[in-house]
This record gives sequence, structure tokens and C-alpha cells, in this order.
Amino acid sequence: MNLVNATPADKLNNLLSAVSAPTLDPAQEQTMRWTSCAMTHTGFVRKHNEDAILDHREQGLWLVADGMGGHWGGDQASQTVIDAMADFNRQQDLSDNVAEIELRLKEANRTCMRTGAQAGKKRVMGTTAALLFAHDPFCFFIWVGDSRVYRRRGETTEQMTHDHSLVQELVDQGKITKAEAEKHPSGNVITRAVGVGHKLQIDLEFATTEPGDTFLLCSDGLYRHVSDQEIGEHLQLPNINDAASRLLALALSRGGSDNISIVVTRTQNH
Ligand SMILES: [Mn+2]
Repeated sequence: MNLVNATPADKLNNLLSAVSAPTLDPAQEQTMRWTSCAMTHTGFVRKHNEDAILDHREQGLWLVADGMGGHWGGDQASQTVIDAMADFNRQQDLSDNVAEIELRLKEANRTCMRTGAQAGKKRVMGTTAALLFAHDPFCFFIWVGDSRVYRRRGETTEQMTHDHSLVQELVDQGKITKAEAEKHPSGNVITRAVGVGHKLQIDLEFATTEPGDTFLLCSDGLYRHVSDQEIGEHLQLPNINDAASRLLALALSRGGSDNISIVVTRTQNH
């Protein structure tokens, strides 16, 4: 599905028109069971952990937010996004749920803008956000910035999000390779964030879910130290707690140069 220039609402409408009514039978929601685990670590270089995570399994909602380093209030910004989602209460209707998530992200954006403005000129309170929302048989990837969602299905590892970052734009334009992007001096410059402008541009993708699908939400503190292949190998482990803790240990063993956040979720059959 080519929806590169579509808005989240376009994409959702496209989904709703593409699926037949029986697929959206609420009873199907009960056929999939999710497990999850989440952890965040300051790392060995930063003084504070400006990442924040949410493991809201009973609502089918998971989130990683990475407060913008070098800016004032990064930890407040990421926590603002978590707080905005913490009391999310899912409804039966798919489009209501996605609309509610977008509404809450926009509210978090306003809160960050307001708090930054109150603190004085040039104060930026910014954060990334990467969310996974499960509405079986679908799951949604909703993001702003360069925090990511990966999926392991069978033998295949796929990045489900597309970074809003300067280096990703250069890769998309064919100006640098993916390998060059990983070592680029501007590798941490993001082109979208919550809290940096009045108009929040949210990205959205979705996929149907299959039993055994394993997802990783993570901040850049993980993927700067750990390759996509290593991520995939860990997501294959039978126990998702092992997957998360070993990925964290691997990133720390390679320096832990940034805050590291990891959320792993998996679908199972009843
Ligand atoms: Mn980071």
C-alpha cells in the first residue's frame, strides 16, 4: 500500500474501506493475546534518563518517548506524552481509538509548547513518540521523530516506522547510504517532534497481526549500538523478557552512550 503522502486520517479511511465487515468483528479481538515487557535505562554517559515508556497492555497500547537531548526539559517532554496516554481507555470502534490517540498526542504537543513558552524565550520542550496500538486483527504504528517500531515475523525483521530525521531524508533522497547514515555527524537531528511547533505532524502505518508476531519499540539509544540483525535475533527468543534484557545488556556493553528504552510485545494464540 503506497501511502507515503497520505495523512493519518487518509490511511485510516483507506483501511476502513479496504477491510470487509467480518474482519472487524469485535469477537475477533479476543482471538489474540498479547504479552509485553518494558524497560528503560539511563546508560553510562548521560546523567539523566530523558526517555519514558508506557506498557499499557490491558489497553493494547505501548509507547516509547525520547526527550530531546541538549534541550531543556527533555524528561518533562517525554513524561508529558506518557501522561497524556496513561489513562487511555479503549473503545470498541477502531477509528474512535486511533482518533483518540491522535487527540492525546496533540494535547501533549500543546502542553509541551505551553510549558516551554512559560519557561521563557527559546525554550524547547521536545520529544519523540513511537506507539504501538493493538486492535486485533490489526496493529497500528503511530510515531513522531526517530524512535522506532520493529516487527519480527517468522524469519523476517522489519522496521515498521520511518524515522523523521535528517539522515533518513538524505537516505530517501539517495544522497547517502544507510551505512553512511549510521555514522553521520548529524545522525541525531530529528525533523519532527512533539513540542516543537504548533502543528504536530503524526505518522501512521498499520498491519494485520499474526500469532507469534513480536514487536520492539525502542529509542535511538538501542539501535545506535545494536544492528537490525541483532534486534531480529533477540526478538526470536522464546521469552520476551530475555529478549528485552539481553538487548539492553548488549547496548550497555557497547558503551550505553544514550538513554536506552525497550518495549517488547508478542501475540500468542489462546
Ligand atoms: Mn535518545
